[in-house]
Amino acid sequence: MMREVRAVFISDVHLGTRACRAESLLEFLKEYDSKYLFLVGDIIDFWAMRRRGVYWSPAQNTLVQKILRRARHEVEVMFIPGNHDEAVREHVGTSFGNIRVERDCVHISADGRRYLLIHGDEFDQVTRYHRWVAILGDQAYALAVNLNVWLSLLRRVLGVPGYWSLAGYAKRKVKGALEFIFDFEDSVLRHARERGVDGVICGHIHAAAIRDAGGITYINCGDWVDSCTAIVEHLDGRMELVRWGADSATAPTVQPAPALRLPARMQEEERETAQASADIW
Ligand SMILES: [Mn+2]
Repeated sequence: MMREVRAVFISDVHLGTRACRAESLLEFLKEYDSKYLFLVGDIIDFWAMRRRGVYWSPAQNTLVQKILRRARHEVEVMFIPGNHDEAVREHVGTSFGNIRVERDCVHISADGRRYLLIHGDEFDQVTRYHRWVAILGDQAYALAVNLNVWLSLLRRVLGVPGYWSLAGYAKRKVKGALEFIFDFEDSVLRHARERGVDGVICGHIHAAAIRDAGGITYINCGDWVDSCTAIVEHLDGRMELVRWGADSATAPTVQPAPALRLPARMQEEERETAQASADIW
């Protein structure tokens, strides 16, 4: 039985990676029928595919076909590229397969509220750093390791005790993740206020949310690599955060096909991949 909603907002699907939860997203889309479907960035992970190779499962294939079919029929589908699919940003203003590509847009809900739709990476300093790493790839890592060796040598020569580790520094930075999320939300909200909208709908940080912040609604679609979350707009304009599989009524029923089960080593790799993409946003 399908649930009729006005709009569905999803982001951070990361197609092309092992971490992508395409089966769960398929189940979710099977249950929710909408007039609008908004793809709020990082739908296809070109970054990961470049660095770690392409992982494209039958479920991911089906997912793309389902979305294209909806776009061909009565559903208005809009794609706002993120940083992992920023190559698509070159095509802003055009459409492919009836899917409109925009850098951002304003969606007016059924209750007349104006929501700014953005992916959100432009408000995250960390991504800018990671983008640089992604472009230089392994070379940058090698450079960092070498730099680390030189730095420790320099410190020893200068008589500074201890081994200063670049990796350790990065790890300590991750501990500030909560602070990072608050900073991100604040910058996004500041931008929304400047644009004079009633709310903002974004993605990028893989942390789904709906909350009111001084009259402006902050909404984050979450992700489909870890939390399996989406935002739906009901027919009356009410926004709801759906955590797929969180309650038994929407528990995932489809298990990965036996043919797709991976040997233990591969599973380990898969976990690492999942972790890596969670780190990178
Ligand atoms: Mn992103």
